[in-house]
Amino acid sequence: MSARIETAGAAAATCGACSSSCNTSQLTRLGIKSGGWDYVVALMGNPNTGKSTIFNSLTGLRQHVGNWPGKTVARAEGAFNYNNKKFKMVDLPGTYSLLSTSVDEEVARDFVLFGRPDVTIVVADATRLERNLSLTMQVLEITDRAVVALNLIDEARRNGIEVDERALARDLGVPVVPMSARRGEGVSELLSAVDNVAQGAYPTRPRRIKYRDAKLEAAVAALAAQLESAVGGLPNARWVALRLLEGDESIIRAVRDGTLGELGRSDTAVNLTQLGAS
Ligand SMILES: Nc1nc2c(ncn2[C@@H]2O[C@H](COP(=O)(O)OP(=O)(O)OP(=O)(O)O)[C@@H](O)[C@H]2O)c(=O)[nH]1
Ligand SMILES: [Mg+2]
Repeated sequence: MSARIETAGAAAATCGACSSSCNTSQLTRLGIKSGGWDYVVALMGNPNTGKSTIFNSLTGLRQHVGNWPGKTVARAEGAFNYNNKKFKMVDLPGTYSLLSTSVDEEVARDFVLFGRPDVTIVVADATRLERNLSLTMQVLEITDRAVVALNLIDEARRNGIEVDERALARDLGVPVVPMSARRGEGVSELLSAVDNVAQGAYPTRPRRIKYRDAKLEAAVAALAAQLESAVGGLPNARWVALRLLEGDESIIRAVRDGTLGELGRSDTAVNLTQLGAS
């Protein structure tokens, strides 16, 4: 089902959630229109950081937004056009870690690890940066294509918190976009960063932890090679190998029952016809 809700011209006007500073003239919100996209973009981040607010402002849909963590419990999908390319956008439940503990967190983890998004937007709360950088670093371990949306920058400013986003981008090796999704600030910069990373025009160099233990490195490499030959085309085999060595129950189960290759592909997306378009 197609829900082309705004023309490119109309999209340039302010949306419900945006202020007049939202300059997104190249954006066409496509609502739930699906199929034939050029890129898949995942929205990942700690709970309550504004992922669904960003999702809604880019797709025109009405994913549940509210001021408490844990509102998004399943994967939600929508689409938009930008710069003559079609992007499928996937809104994920909030999670503190890729070492997930709850079912919602597993949905987010599995999609980013195994769903092969072209770009992962890590939405970080600028008022709680230290805590949010933990997940950011974990995501940078598993993908070369990420953008950090430094959201709630209005709240940070109100609290006298200044973030040097250029230094942060240099240190993390990926674009960092300060934004206030609720006010529509930074949305066009986010779109441009996502487009650049999707096309490979922004050469990302994600910061990674170097393992200095030769035995661990050898064990991870050997196990990862076995996993890759057992599960054809498995992305992030090294990450899976590390989890197996650590004894992660859900990953061990997925290897045992042969569903490892299916993770991230399962049909857990909510039916967006029920969400409606704004
Ligand atoms: N002040 C301010 N509030 C924001 C901003 N972005 C989102 N919010 C608010 O933050 C709250 C959480 O927003 P959501 O979009 O639901 O957050 P989420 O990350 O999807 O939350 P979960 O699905 O529970 O993980 C809502 O009250 C939003 O209106 C922002 O840039 N500034
Ligand atoms: Mg949400």
